Amino acid sequence: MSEVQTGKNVNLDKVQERIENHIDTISTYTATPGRGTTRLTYSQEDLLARQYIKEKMKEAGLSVREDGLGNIFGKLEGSLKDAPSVLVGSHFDSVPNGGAYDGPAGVVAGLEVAKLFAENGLAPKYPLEVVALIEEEGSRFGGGLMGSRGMAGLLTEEDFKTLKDKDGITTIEAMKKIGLDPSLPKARDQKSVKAYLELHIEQGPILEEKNIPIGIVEAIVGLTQLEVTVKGQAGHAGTTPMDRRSDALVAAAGMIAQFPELAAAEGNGTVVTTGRLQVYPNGANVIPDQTVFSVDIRSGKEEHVLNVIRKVKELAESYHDNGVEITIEQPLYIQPKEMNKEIVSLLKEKSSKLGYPSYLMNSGAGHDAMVFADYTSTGMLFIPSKNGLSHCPEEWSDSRHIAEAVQILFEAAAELTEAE
Ligand code: HGY
Ligand code: MN
Ligand code: MN
Repeated sequence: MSEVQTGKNVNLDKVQERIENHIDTISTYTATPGRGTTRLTYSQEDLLARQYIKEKMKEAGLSVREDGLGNIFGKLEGSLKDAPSVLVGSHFDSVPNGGAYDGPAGVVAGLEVAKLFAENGLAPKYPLEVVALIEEEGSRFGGGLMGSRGMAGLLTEEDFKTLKDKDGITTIEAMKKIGLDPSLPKARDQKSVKAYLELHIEQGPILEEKNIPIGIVEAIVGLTQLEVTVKGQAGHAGTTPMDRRSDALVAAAGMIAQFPELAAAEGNGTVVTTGRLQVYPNGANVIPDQTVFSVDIRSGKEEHVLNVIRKVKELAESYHDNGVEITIEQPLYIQPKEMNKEIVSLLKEKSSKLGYPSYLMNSGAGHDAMVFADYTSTGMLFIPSKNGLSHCPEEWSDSRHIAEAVQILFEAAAELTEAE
């Protein structure tokens, strides 16, 4: 593979300035201005961000297309006919009231890598593609990692069509509403992709504490999401004696209150979180007859995730005698994933060549890279998160760190695409 010495012609101040403009602009595409980023998939905010990303892709000289899920691709053709592409990007949806960097930092990094190819007149042998993925968070349609799972062929047409948001709007209806074409292909032939590189904020405290600007991800924890539905009996809050109730919320609260202890007993960094709870009919003087809550389970080892799933099911069984009926769905189950060792060493080599200290680490957050790990040669870079905060309006990362990561990705992509 030809060594491409490209690190010298990068004006980091200019790159940093463009990055700040990109992040600031994309952060305005939110349904909750002043209260963090809320950009749900196929929403009006998605459409505004999509239009911006496509415009920047075109400005960088890329040919732009969207697939049958709404993933956006900006391609710089290579000289080798029908050669597989090197993808650089991340997702551009958000959690409710999240931050401005989770996802967009990686999409913007991809845009900047392409810009640097253009500024340096680099002609790749293997195509370079900037990718902006949809529904990584699962905030609108549940599950998550939808853009990458769809590309990797892990999401059937049937599954996709039946997905609905909390208002009963289907994926297809929502796509059409913003002018996307769900009939376009979703799965992408694995042979058309050579590698996937993603920059992401760490979303934890390690890099900041170690004062190291670059994290190189070796593995991503296993991630499971359960959806628990508790069915009881609605009733009058005043006239129903306490021993005559099948209260769906009391049962849910009893289960959820035991999760911290359950995670601690499992140990090994296992974490269990209930982030979403819906109560029906949600009236102050009505005994709830139904609750639906999420259980997010993560651990470095699959056996701990499986143990926790089993214990949650046993806990549900123990509530059946209180006259409630509990069912558990599993919209997402992904085993822990290792990054490609060659890509890890390439990123490490490029970081040290550029003089950036780096730290090999695991990711406690899930990412599209964990889906692509089984699909192509995949690698991830992290940059520090201020106070380790993420998934909240306080989320912040230094645009200088993003610029440095862009430089590493630029060198790595130049080598992987054999650009000259
Ligand atoms: O939940 C996660 O780990 C990621 O932010 N979707
Ligand atoms: Mn996230
Ligand atoms: Mn993310």
